[in-house]
Parts: sequence; C-alpha cells; structure tokens
Amino acid sequence: MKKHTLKRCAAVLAACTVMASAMPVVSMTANAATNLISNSTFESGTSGWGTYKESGGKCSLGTKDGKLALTVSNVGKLNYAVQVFYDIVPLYQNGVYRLKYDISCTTDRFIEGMIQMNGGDYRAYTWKGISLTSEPQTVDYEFTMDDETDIMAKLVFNCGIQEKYEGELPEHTIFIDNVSLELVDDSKVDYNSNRPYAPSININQVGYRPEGIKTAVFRDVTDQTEFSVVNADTKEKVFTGKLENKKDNASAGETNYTGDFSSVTEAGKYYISCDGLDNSYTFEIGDKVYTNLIDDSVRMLYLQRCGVKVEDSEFGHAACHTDMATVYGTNNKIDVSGGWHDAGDYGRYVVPAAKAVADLLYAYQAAPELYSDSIGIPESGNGTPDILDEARFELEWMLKMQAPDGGAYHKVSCASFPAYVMPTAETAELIVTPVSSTATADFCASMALAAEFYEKYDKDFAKKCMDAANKSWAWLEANPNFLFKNPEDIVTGEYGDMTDKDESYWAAVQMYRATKDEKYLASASQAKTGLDWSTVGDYGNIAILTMNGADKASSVYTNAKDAVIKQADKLAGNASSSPYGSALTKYDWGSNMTIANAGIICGLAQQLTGNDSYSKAAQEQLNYLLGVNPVATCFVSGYGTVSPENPHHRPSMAVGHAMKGMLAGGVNQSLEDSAAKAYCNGLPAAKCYIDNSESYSTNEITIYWNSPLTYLLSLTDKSAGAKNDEPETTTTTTTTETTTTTTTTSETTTTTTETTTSSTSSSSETSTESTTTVTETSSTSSQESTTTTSSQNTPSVTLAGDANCDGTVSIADAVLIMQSIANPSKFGLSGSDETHITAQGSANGDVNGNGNGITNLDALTIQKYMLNLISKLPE
Ligand code: 9MR
Ligand code: 9MR
Ligand code: ZN
Repeated sequence: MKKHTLKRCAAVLAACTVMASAMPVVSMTANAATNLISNSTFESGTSGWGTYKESGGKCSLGTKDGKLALTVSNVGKLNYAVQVFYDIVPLYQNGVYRLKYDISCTTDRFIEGMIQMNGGDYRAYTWKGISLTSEPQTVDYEFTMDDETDIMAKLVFNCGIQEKYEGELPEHTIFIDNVSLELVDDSKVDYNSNRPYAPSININQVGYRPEGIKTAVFRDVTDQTEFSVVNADTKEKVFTGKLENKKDNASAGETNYTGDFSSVTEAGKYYISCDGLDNSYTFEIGDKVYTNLIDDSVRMLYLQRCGVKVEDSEFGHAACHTDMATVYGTNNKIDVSGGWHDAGDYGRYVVPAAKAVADLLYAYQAAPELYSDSIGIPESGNGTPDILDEARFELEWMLKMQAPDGGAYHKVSCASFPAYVMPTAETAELIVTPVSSTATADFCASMALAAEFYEKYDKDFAKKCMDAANKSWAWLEANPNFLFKNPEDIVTGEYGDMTDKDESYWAAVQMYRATKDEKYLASASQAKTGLDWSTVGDYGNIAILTMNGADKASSVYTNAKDAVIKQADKLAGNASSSPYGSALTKYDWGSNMTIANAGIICGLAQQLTGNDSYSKAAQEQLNYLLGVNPVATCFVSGYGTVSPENPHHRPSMAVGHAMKGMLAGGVNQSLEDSAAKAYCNGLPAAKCYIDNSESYSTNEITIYWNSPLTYLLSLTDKSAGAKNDEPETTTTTTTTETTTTTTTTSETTTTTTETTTSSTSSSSETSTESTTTVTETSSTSSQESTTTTSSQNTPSVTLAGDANCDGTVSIADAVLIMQSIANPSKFGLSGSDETHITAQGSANGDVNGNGNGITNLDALTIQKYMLNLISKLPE
C-alpha cells in the first residue's frame, strides 16, 4: 500500500464515538510516528500496565530482566479470564497503525493479542492469535482502524484458557517487551468529523420561571456588544441588552461575557441571538417550566426501586434482589429487601439513603404545593403526595437495616459490582456489612424526621419510625465513633468516614425537633455543616431552622443560623464572581450535588434573611445544572437540548438509552476513570465531563444527586417558605469574612472555620471532613513539635490510643492496630497510603505500658478502655 505523507498538523481534535454534541473539545497532539505506549520497555517497572482476572483466572504481574512478566497460575474458564493490558490508546478512524512487540513464554501455549473497545461489546479493532514458545518472537504488523474513532481503546493480551488446549497448563510466565504502537498514516483521518458542537451562547435549556434570574453566558466573542432575546415562534426581538462583565474565566479556559434578560417575563419560547455567533438553543419562560422535571426527578427513584416489581414500558422489571442476605462474617440470613438501588450500581447503602430521604422530606416541607399525588407510581391517587410515598419506600427498607441492638447495618450489596445488566440479572450472594455509627446516626435522624412527616398519614408508621429512632439513639450513645471500612473482600461503594460528629449532631438536633426534649441538645453545642453524604451537619441546622415554634434566641438556633449564613456568604460570593454563576471553585466527583447543595444553603439563607442576593445565587445553581455551564449540558437526562445520553447507569446501559430525569454527577477535575482520563486529559478543570457510559466519575447518577435537585427546585420556587416562619424583619448583614476558608463540603464549627484538605480524588470520600477545632488544633501543633523536636522514628505521643490520628480514641483505633498486624502490606507501618498506620499512630497506639511497639495487646487495651474496664491510657 502506498503511504501518504503524514500531515504535519500538531493539534487535533479528538473525535468521539458517543454523543458528539455534548462532548467537550479535546485537543491532543498526534505527533507523527511517536510511540503511543508510554511505558514500552519496562526499564522502570510495570507502570501503565495492569491485569484483569475473572472466572477462576489467577496471575501476577511484574518485570524480569527488563521485560514485562505475567505469571499465570490458573488460566480460568474463559479466554479473557486472565488479561494483561495497557489502558487508553487513541485510535482514529481510517488511521493506519503499526503495532509491534516481542513476546515469549516459559511454556508453549496460544494467546491472543489485540486492541479492543473498553466497554460496549469489547470488540477487537485488531486481533492476532499467537503461538508462544520460549524463543522470543517479534509481532510486527500494520492495521487500519476501520471502526469509528475511539480514543480510549485498550491494548489487551488474553491469557486465559484457550480452546486449542485441553487440560491444564502448568504455571507459566509470559514475557512482553519493546511494545510500540505508531500512527504511521493519518492522511485519511478526518480529525474534525466528529468535532463536538460547543455553543457560544449558554442558557438554561429547560427554561426559566417568569420571576427568575435569567443570564446568558457568551464565549467566542470578538467585537459584539449587544444581544437580543427572540421569540422562537414569531421571530420578533422582544428584548435587547448589552454584553457585560467581561471576564477571563481560568477554570473554564475561556473569556466570558454575560447578558442579563431577567426582565423578560412573558411566557413563551425564545432563543438568544448575537451577531456573528450561533443562536442559543431554544428555551422556555413560564410558570410551569419545571413541573415535569419535579415529577420525573422523584419518579426516577421509583424506577430505582429494588425488591419489588417495577412497572414501566422501558425500565420495568420483575422483583430483583429478593434473596435473604448474609450478615457479614456470620451464617445469619436476614431479609433486607426493598429500598432504592443507589446509583448506576445496585448496592443499597444507609448513609446516602439518609441524605436522599432528608432532601425529599425537606423539599416537601419547603414547597408542598409542588408535589402532586399523580406522578405515575403505584401509590399515585392514594391521598398522600407521591414524594412522601416514594420516601417511605426507602424508609421501610431502612427499618429493615436496623440490627436487633439498635445499630444500623452500613449497607447491603454483592461482594463486587455486576456486569452491565438489568437488576434482576444480579444474582450473586447479598451481603449485609456491619453496623457503623455514621449509618446509625443518619438512620436515627431520618427516622425522627420521618415520624413527624407521616404522623398525618399513618400514625402506626410514624410510631414505628420514632421507636426505631429512639433505639438507634441509645445504641449511638453507647457506641460513638464506630466507623466503617469496607471489609477486604467487598469492593462496592464504601461511604466511609473519618468522623461521626456531624452525623451525631444531625441526629441530636433532629431528636430534639421530634421530642422537644432538651437533653438531646447537650451534644449539639456547636453547629456542624455539610449536605454531602459524608458531612451532614447542615441537616441538623435545617432541622432547627425550619422547626415550627423553634426558639430563635436559643443557641442551637443562632449557631445554626450563623453557620448557614456564613456558608451562603462564601458560596454566593463565588457565584457572583463566576460568569456561569457556579458556587464551586473545585469540582469533585458528584460536583452537581455540591452545586445543588450550595443552592440549597443559599435558598435557606434567603429565607432566614429576606436578602435576595442569596436567592439569586440559589437560582444560578439551578441554571448551572440545567445548561448554564462550560460544557453546555443540561445535566438531567431527557431534559433540555443536550443532556446525558450515555450515563453510567446499568438499566440505561442494558436497555440502550438513558432513563429520563436523572442528574449526572457532572464535572470532576480529578479524572478518576478511563473515559475521563482519555477525553478530559488536558481540559480546564470546569470542563472535565464526558457523556460516556464508562465515565462513572463524571456521568454516573445517584439517588442522592437527584434528591438535592428536588430540594433546590422547591427552594427556588416562589411559593417556598410561604408556610414557614416569616423571615426576621431585621436583615442580617451579608458581609463576607474574608478569612473564611471553608469548602462547600467541609465541616465547620460556628466559632472557628477549618480548612479542609482537599482530597486526592479517590480518597475524597473520607478526607473532606475535619475534626473539631479543639482536637485539630492540638493534634496539629503537637505533630508540628514532633517533627522539630523528637528523633525521627519515634514521634512523641499526641493522644494515647489514637492510632488512626483522628483526634479521638475509639474502637476504630483498635481495629487499625489489628489490621496493621494481620495485613501489614495494606495497613502496616511501612506504607504511606491513607490505609496505613503512621509512625505517629503507632506511637499513640502503644498503650499497654510495655513500650515495645504496637501488638494485639495494645488493641485489647484500647477495647478495655472503651468498655470502661480501665480508666485511662496508657494502661
Ligand atoms: O459501576 C461502578 C460504579 O457504580 C462505581 O461508582 C464505580 C466506582 O466505585 O465503579 C464502577 O464499577 C467499576 C469498577 O470500579 C472497576 N471495574 C469496572 C466497573 C464498571 O465500570
Ligand atoms: O458519590 C461518591 C463520591 O463522593 C466518591 O468520591 C466516589 C468514590 O469513592 O464514590 C461515589 O459513590 C459511588 C458509590 O461508591 C457506589 N455507587 C455509585 C456512587 C456514585 O458514583
Ligand atoms: Zn434490586
């Protein structure tokens, strides 16, 4: 074949096999004939390479004599039961590639080498069967990428069982070296063919309430100064305004202008025009623009129901996950059927469930008239608003998750995530994991809240909830700081935590609200914050601030109010300096929840003060979610012009298109999955989102991302708060304290604001919380003094017994000590991952008085201390 000269173009646009219009523009450098495999000679280890095992396959990966060495001890039951792979190679349609590698094996055997789709039908774009011997052979050939461009393909060697061989292979090692993949001819590549459309004018694609804040965001502006709002039916210009607020927006990598058209209030369909730029997508103004969205955002939860038959023309299914579940580490089987599937997976977890339920109940409380009894669930028409019926479905399951002693089991799921199948096809054993104090406190708070809401509709159920709340409160008092970590053999969602102080605060205030008994407030002297699943203090604040007849002079009320307003000042400040109105300055996994949470805090601040700048910020968060964002996406599936079509959601993936009404996780600057790494590499932080079903870190959906959307839709409605206590007449000043360093997910006390360390991506679920001021200050300062004064290997004790250095002594410290002994590679002193015990922790943990380092006796001593068998540490 005649070679064409390579184009000299340096920067090209990545094409995309999915959803061209919603894909962010990705620029990549396609250097002629460079090796697309970064670690190809294995001089410095296996980095970039990994293994996959299933169906009995067993292997280990390392290097030997400068070669990649895969030792296969069991070929398993499938050709791909053992795989060694290199992830993320870009293949452009019509590109001619040269693939080359040296390969040999200690045993004669057959394997397959290929580059395949990572996901979907895992098709091979190129495939070679190779008979290996101990003599290294060089595989070297060219192929043309005939399929659509795939910039996240995977180079894979299938080393599982091969039909050609009968019987078992002995343990053997496969050596691979000098791997190279080059694009040798791109003359037929059309790098622009799938170029995503990035509109120059961004608006809320669902639309605006007549009285709502309406801001169009412009980019790609050259010399334009004016824009118009055009009636989409009559083409009449109804309003002309100025482009304002020019701003270099570093987080989005663009220069923006905004155009305010809030004064357009007449119902109708419109678009924005601006000479030289494409018109915006069409949007609506009207009183009812969010009616369907409000219904679908709740009905989506119905479609996530587990353990019962679900009726829907597309997503209906028979009852799933109905088997009895095994209590972890025992032979006990219990019935924990029911509840909602958490997300794109089918686990059911108490911690995020509590957030979801609280959002729904408070959403209902904030604007009851928005919630009908006719959204299309089995309970529609029963006289109870459907949002309450739906929340009750989850609460009934949560009740089953309460252990006989009052604690709440942390979660129920299979040991690992299933394939991309409908829920009924996940039939592996269900496992209920141990109780935790975070789950129990969240459970307690939800039940106390529920008791109040269902009293009017079903007294027996309300009583059942209150009894459960009381029992869990008693458990909590006896078992503080009983934190959860996934057991090693369970890899589904962890929802772990570093502290349960914010959960306990919420439970305490909610118990007070339910009982009016001030004894509960003894442990609620400082307000906490957070509407996340890991930080929930603001639910305690909401409990007191929206309580009927709350004593507004009480410290619990004023602390809560101060905490909310302080956060709202910060968030509204961020929003006003962002062209897109975003209250966030950092985008983590689930940032759309954090946006919605920010809107909720601002909405509450508006109710507390009557100050409309908070209401503006709240509405801007809603506008962001529905299209006013740098990726020009309405993040709710099935709404707006461009919305997620390929969510990481197993039912949608199994059916082949997106379920309606689901809020995607959204922008995540940490690139925590292969698709995000491939498509968002090099993009500005606020544009790291990809509508690809493999992108679970940007495009998954969850029950607790939809629920704050629902709450925000309530709080931004003009009816919101109408039935609540009147806002106070004196308007609180909203000057922002410039020293505030809180992030939206961090916990703060009302007296001192704490900076949270922001996490490396994958550990974000456990690291965004800080402990109380007192503890933190003391442990920080003493750690500092340790580094300067004490000898390097034996830090002086900061808190005897505090092996995990979280500022408190609890059973978790004993557990960590035992883990560090039983499993030193993961928890021992020699590693630096967050799972490992630190030198400081080891010093703190040596409490049995013999000073010889941590042993199981130290763990025992801590347990004795927890049980009050000894009165102080060290013993
Ligand atoms: O499908 C899983 C999703 O629900 C989780 O949020 C995500 C992170 O825990 O993991 C997904 O499962 C992936 C797993 O972690 C790694 N192998 C591929 C799985 C499917 O993408
Ligand atoms: O929402 C969770 C996010 O805050 C974490 O960063 C992430 C990684 O631990 O996990 C998310 O929760 C996932 C859960 O573990 C499994 N079900 C899907 C959830 C959403 O992706
Ligand atoms: Zn199920």
